[in-house]
Amino acid sequence: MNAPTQIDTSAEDLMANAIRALSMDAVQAANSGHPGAPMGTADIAAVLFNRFMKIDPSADKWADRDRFVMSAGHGSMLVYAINHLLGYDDMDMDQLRNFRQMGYRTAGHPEYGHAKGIEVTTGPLGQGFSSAVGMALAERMHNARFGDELVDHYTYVIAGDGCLMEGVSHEVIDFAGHHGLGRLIVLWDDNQITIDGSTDVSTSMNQKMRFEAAGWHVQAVDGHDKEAVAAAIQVAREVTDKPSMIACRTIIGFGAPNKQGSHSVHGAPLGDEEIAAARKALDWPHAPFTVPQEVYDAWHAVSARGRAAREAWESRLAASAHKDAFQTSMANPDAAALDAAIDAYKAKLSADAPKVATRKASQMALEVINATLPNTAGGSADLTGSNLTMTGDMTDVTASDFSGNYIRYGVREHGMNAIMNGIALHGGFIPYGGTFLIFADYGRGAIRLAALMGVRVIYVLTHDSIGLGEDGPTHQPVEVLASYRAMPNLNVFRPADVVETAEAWQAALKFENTPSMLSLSRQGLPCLRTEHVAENMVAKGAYVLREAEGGRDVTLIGTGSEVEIAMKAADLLAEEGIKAAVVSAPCFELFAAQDDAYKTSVLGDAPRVGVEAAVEQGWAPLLGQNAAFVGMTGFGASAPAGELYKHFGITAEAVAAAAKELIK
Ligand SMILES: Cc1ncc(C[n+]2csc(CCOP(=O)(O)OP(=O)(O)O)c2C)c(N)n1
Ligand SMILES: [Mg+2]
Repeated sequence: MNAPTQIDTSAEDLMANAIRALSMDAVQAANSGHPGAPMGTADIAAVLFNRFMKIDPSADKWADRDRFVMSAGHGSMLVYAINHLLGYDDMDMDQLRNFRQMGYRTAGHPEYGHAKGIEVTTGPLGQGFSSAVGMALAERMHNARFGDELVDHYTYVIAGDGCLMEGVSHEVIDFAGHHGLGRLIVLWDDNQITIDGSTDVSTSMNQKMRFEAAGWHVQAVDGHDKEAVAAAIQVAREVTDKPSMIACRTIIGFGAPNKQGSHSVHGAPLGDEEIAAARKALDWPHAPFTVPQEVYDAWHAVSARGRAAREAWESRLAASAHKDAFQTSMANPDAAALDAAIDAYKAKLSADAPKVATRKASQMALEVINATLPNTAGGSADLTGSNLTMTGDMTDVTASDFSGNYIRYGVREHGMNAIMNGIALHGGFIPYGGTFLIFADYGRGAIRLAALMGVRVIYVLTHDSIGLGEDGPTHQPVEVLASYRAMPNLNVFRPADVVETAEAWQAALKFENTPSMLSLSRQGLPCLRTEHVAENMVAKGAYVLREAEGGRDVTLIGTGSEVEIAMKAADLLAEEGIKAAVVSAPCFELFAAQDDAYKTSVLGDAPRVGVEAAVEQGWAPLLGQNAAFVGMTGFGASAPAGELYKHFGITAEAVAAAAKELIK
């Protein structure tokens, strides 16, 4: 923790004005974008980086760097300008000149993975802030394992009015306060402006009291008074048992003399005339996309300080007794160990053939996984006993002890998913979290960002159909699977039995750049995979579970709890001399990725019947032309599960009848 005293602050006005100039010029060149937020927060950013941030642009993934999250992602030019000025090697001036253009890293909103130094994709308001809570949580959890010597960093957030209005902010403010995340410092860009105009038109919230009520340390400063901002950040850093919020009163578009303070600077170019006036007002005579060397020098000093800190950290790591364990925690899980453990476990399952709900099967798989991989971080949105996400060896993560590995997310699905994004992005842990499948949509915004960013987060979603029974249609998903299968870069697994559930976990854990959903039954399901194979069949997406002797008359395709129904239907058809193969299709996305020869070998050329207790949408690639579908066409109902399956006609008899209709 460097004391800010030795730092040269004389160039901070210039450092801030460089951000302003680059932002207004880039937005003007693109003829689109948001100059207001970067110009308004430039002073805060200059102080934060110049006096506090610990980052090394030459080692952008250094584990113990401070995290900076521009949660008001429309202000992306702030991030690009800073990263250019700091000297990130992938952010040359050409990138800024081509802001928002095809093929450049400077996307409209900061995209994780597009350029170095972007810690999280932001733009959907509230997400960056919420993921930052996950980063700050992961920092404390990692610190509890490896100590201050190796893990000792802050997470800084700039959040706008919009981030604080979004509902997810309520969830994570409460969570962060409860968990006493003292390394989290949120700088609120309190400019009293959103797109529609003054915040007066839509909110009278006392944000400071809201944060205080949730247990935060709160300060308020003039966001253009650099000494005041610095003093507040210093105090916030010293408060170690509470997260901090600093309300920074700012003027949106600061420096544009005729437009600042108004919503007109939020999301439109300033125009040549106003830009010329701003250059005068800011005393920034330099041509567009030109920065004097002395300003670069000031920013590069930040990078040099970070580099020295990183080198010192490298030396500590090299000498640390925890070195191997630390590196293991940051690396991909040990695939060989995972495979060996799952293989032995599957062999036993196939021999014992237990009939269990796949949610229970998930817990059984987790017992094996959590005993094998040291860095899973489990949790549930207050449904631990239903989602079965906790295993015997797990202990709670609490404000007084972060050494546990089970997170009580509370009834906060959106917050949970966003926090899990932050944990995954921070590194050190593989997060998984549970709720009912129907409530996945409460957290959809964060799921979509996990998929877009390509992070390993695993959603444990139980009670996945009318099979949950009496809780009724409010709790019975029918459209949910289809809607997530439609989401790019998300694997939706719906395992049919205890063995497939183990394979689904094994596959999900290996996808470093793809989040996974496990859709799991409440009700017991027989073990269908009674012959052990070491190969992960679920990872193929779909496979032949039972072949028809002597050629197929029909292929029955099911997922999850309905594979059992397909198997029974095949028996019924066999009684009538009709040869039916049964295909289990636990993951449509992974099947779509197989080669044509494999797909053809699984699907065959006989007519097909699909069965799933959900809507048909999304089944077309599996079903082809000559096919029928047995499933749901509307919402469910409240009754015992067995009755519901009969009522909605999702039965072996119905599947057999559909098959006969196709082949007659
Ligand atoms: C979830 C979400 N809803 C709506 C938007 C569209 N949007 C972008 S910026 C903005 C207003 C944000 O106001 P504020 O955070 O105060 O930013 P400022 O205008 O001060 O820059 C809105 C509604 C969005 N990006 N994300
Ligand atoms: Mg605002």
